[in-house]
Amino acid sequence: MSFSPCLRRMSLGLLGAIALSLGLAAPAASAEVVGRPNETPEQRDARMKWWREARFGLFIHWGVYAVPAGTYNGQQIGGIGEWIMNRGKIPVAEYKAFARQFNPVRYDPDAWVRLAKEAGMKYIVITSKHHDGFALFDSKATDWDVVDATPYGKDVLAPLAEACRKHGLRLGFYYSQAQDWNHPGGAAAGGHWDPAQDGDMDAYLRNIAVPQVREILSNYGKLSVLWWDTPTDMTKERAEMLLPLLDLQPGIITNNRLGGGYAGDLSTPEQRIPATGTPGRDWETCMTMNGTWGYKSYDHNWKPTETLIRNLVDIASKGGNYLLNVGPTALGEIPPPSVERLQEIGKWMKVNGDSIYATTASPFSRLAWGRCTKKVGDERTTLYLHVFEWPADGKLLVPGLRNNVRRARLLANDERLDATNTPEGVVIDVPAKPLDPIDTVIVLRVRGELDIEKVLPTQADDGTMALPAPLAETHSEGGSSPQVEDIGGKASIGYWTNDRAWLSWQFKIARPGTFDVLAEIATTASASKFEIAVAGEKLAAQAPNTGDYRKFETVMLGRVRIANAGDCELTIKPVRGQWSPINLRSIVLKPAQ
Ligand code: FHN
Repeated sequence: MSFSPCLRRMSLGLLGAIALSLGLAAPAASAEVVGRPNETPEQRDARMKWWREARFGLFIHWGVYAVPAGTYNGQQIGGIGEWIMNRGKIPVAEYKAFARQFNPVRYDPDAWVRLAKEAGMKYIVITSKHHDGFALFDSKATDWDVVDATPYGKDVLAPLAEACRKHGLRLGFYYSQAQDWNHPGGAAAGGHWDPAQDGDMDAYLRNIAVPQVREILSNYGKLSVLWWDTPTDMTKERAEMLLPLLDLQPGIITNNRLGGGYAGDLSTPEQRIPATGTPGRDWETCMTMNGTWGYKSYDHNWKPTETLIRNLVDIASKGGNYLLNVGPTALGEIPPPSVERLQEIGKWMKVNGDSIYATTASPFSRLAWGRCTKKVGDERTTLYLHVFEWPADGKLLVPGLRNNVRRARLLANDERLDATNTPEGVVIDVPAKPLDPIDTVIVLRVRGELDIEKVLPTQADDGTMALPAPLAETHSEGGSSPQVEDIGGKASIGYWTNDRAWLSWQFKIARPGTFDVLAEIATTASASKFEIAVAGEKLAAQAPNTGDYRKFETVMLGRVRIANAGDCELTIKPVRGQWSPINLRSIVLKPAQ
C-alpha cells in the first residue's frame, strides 16, 4: 500500500491544532457530574450495557459543507471540511446559497446502515446539526434545514432511523449546541465574521438549540446516543436549559461535551487513543479515516485498513469504543475509499468479532507482539491474543502469565495449539505464518482467577536493552497521538505530528553502566529536535533527514549513565516549536565500549 506520511501527518496535526486552539473537547474534570442525576450504579451499568458491548460505531458528518467540499472561490481552504465556513470567513448569505446545491439524490440510508452493519458496527451517530447550524431534519425552529433550504426537500434522519431499526443498529444524534455560525447568537464560540451572526447566546439557546434538541429527541423514535459538541461558553445555567430534555429518552447515553460541569457518560478523545484508556470511565475515540470529518473532495490521505483494524483492537484492549467517521458527498454517497475500508474491516470482524464485542481491557500492560482483550466468566477467563507481529521462531510468549495452560486455539479456524508454562510465562507454539498479517487472534482460556506477574523487558545477554516501537506508551498533552503501524514491513511509530505528544518505555536494568543511545529513525525533516530522559539524565537530540519516511537509519544520539539496577523509564519528548514528524522504529541502549 502506498504511503504518504507527510501529507497524512500534516492534516492530522492541523486537526489537532484546530481543536486545541478552540479549547475543544476538554476532558472531564473530577468535580463534574458523571452520568445522569439520581441514578444508581446498577441503573447506570444497565443503561451502558449495550454500548460497552458494542465497541464499534459509525460517525457520519454530513451537511451543506459537502457542497463546497473544501474549496471556496476557487481556493482550497485549509483545515477540516466542515469548518470551511469559519476558515474561509464565508458570509452567512453566501454560505446559505450552497444549500441550493445540496441535493442528495443518491442517498440510500438502507445501504449506509447495511455498510455499517457489515463492517461490524453496532451503532451510528450522525450530525443532526453541525457548527454551520444546518439541520438534517425538518425543524420548526428555523428554515435553515434540509427540508426548507435544499432542493432535496426531505428529512434525511427519519429514513436513517427507520433503516437502523430495520437492521438492528442503535442510532445517535450529534448536536452542536453552543456553536452555530448561522443563527444569531450562536457564533460566540467560533468567532464572528458577519454582522448577521450577532445576537445573544441565551436567546439562541432558547429559540434554536432547546427546541431543536426537543425535536430530535421526540421525532425519531428510540434514540440511543446524544453526542454534544464544542461546549465553549456553556455555563451550568446554559447546560441546564438542555439537560432536562434528556428525560424524553430515558435510556439515552451522552458524551462529555455538553459543558457546564456535566461530564455525561463517556469521555471522547478525538483523533487519538489514550495510552492506557481512561480506567473507571467509559470512553470512545472518534477518528477520521482521512484528515477531515466533513467531505473534502481533495483529501486522499486515507489511513490503511491495517491501521484502522489495529486501532479498533488497540482501543478495545484499553476498554474503549471506536467511532469511525465517514463524510458523505452532497449527492449522498459515502466516498469509495471509506466504503472499501469498511468492507475490509467487516471481513476481519466476521472472523474475529468475538475478540472485540463485549470484551474488556487487557490485563497486560504492554505486549511486544500486539494486544489482548478478555472476557471474564464465572469460572474462566478468555484471553484473546491479537498478534500483530508474528513470532519468527514459532513461539508466542504471553509474558508473566502464571495460570496453568495446555492449549490455545486460533480463533479463525479453531486449530488447536500447544501451550506450555515456563518461568517467563506461557509459551504457545504457533504455525509458521499468521492467518491474517494484520491481526491473527489466538484464544486462550484460563481457569480460575487470572494470575499475571508484571514482567518488564530486560537486557539481552550482552547487556543491550532494546526498546521497540510496540512496547512504547504513547502520551498526548492535547491533540493527536503517535501510533504504531507497519512501516516498511516492521512495526514503527508513525503519525507523530504533534509536538505535545511523547513516548515512554518501562524496562528493567540488571546490569547498570554507561550506554550508547541508538535510535532507528526515518524522516524527511531536516532538524526535528527532541529530548531523551532516562535515569535522571537528559539528552538533547536531533533527527537526521533520511530522505524518506520509510527509509530508516540507525543514529547515535549520545550517551547516558544508568547508575543503579532496577525499574527504569525512558521518555522521548519533542522540543515544542522545533519538531517535525519522524517515524521511529526503536531505541536501543548499548553498553558503551
Ligand atoms: O469542531 C468539531 C469538528 O468539526 C468535529 O465535529 C469533531 C468531531 O469530534 N468535533 C469538533 C472538534 O472537537
